[in-house]
Amino acid sequence: MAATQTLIYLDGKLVPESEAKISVFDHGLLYGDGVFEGIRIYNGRVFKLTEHLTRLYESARSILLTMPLIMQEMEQATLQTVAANGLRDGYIRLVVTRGVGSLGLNPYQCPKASVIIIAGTIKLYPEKVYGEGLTLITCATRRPSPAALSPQVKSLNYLNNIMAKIEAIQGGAEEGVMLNEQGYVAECTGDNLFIVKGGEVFTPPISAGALDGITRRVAIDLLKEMGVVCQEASLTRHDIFTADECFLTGTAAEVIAAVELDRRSIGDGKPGLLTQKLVEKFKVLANSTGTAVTYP
Ligand code: PXG
Repeated sequence: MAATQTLIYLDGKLVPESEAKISVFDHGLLYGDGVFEGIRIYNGRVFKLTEHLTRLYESARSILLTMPLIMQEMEQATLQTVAANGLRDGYIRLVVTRGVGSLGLNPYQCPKASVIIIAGTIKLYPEKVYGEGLTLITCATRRPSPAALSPQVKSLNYLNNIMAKIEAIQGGAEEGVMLNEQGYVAECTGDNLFIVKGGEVFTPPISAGALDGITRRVAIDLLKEMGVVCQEASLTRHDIFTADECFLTGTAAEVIAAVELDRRSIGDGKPGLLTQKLVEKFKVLANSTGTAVTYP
């Protein structure tokens, strides 16, 4: 018997994976014109769903993309897709493309945006890295300036991050640190970066070119609960080299220690105590909060 296929939400219908197809004239494909979100499901609940939907709609508004659904409908479609696939733990990729148009950049030639919701799983880094911490290199590829494209728009054009990811992999590291045009640390290819020094925590401000990460916000709140001061500060590679601990946050990565930058150990080269405490607190929160899915 054939394996059960994942059901994909595509423009109002749940269709089997093999039938979930879009046009070659979709501007999402032709130009990377569209927006997306990556969202986690923990223990039968969608984590920070409202926050992700709000960011999706803000990304769309920023690129003048008219959403074909209102936010409540998008929420229902997302929950319906998770339920239909019976996923209690997993990962949702919400994609809105500019839709089908003519050849040529003009988005006004695309009458209707397309909505794709995939509910599946994601594994960003090998399991051993979650215990031992991951290695970083500094990428030569810079984050574009907000004047080129706002880092706040989670657009379908991720080539900048992909080029940086290639550098990291070719350099033998798990993840790449991306600097902004001024040489300050912005973020990693799909994660925000934090350092711990002298018991305090520092992370680059959004204005350095970092995405306003939802996991970043969660980490800042959890640190506050732990009585730890977390400040936004301009960071350079020097600050990471001389930090006691370093960790990354992201929906796909969750909270994960980074123990090496450019072949130099960070702190003692092992996941730090504060990072480990934060990882535990994150797991508790992620597994006990979120929008409940009603399964058939
Ligand atoms: N920076 C960038 C550039 C991102 O794309 C984050 C930071 C972390 O943000 P959140 O809100 O997730 O805490 C992201 C998010 C993937 C993948 O497939 C990447 C992200 C999200 C989901 C999946 O690698 N990036």
